[in-house]
Amino acid sequence: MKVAIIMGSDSDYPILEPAIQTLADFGISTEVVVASAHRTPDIVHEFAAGAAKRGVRVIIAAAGAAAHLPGVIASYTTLPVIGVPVNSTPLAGMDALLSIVQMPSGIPVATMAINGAKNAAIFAAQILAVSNDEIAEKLLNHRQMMAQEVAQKAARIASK
Ligand code: RP5
Repeated sequence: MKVAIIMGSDSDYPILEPAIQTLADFGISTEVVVASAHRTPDIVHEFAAGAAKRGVRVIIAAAGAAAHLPGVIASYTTLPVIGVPVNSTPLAGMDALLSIVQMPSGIPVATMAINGAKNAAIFAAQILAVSNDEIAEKLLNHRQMMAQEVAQKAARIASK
């Protein structure tokens, strides 16, 4: 059982690093791939069509500009696809956001915020947690940690 992270270019990698790290923190195996819907369409097809057979259960697909990668991948598989719009052009990611979010009816992509790679990883973990108690437990711990951090920040501000 693993999560695939695919990005349109190696220039997207710094944005995807928090997703890779977060999945590692949850103990979830990943496969990380660079392939482009426009520049290497055959590789994208092969990646998406064979993903389920390789043990992939969720796909995180990130791209900037005319970001067709998540939607094209979603067209080749029934695995859940989480799209991450990347800010990589003068349009600051709005181009990618609109490209990814406006999927035609019948082929959904769960679209995250611009550069929202960490949430993509957490959402992927939540999908896996539906049938995996160990991951569900780690997600609960993560929520508790966040709540503690907020309480600490609130205490710091209150003591000023
Ligand atoms: C998109 O174009 C990629 O996902 C990247 O965000 C953007 C720029 O790619 P490079 O020109 O840096 O390869 O396809």
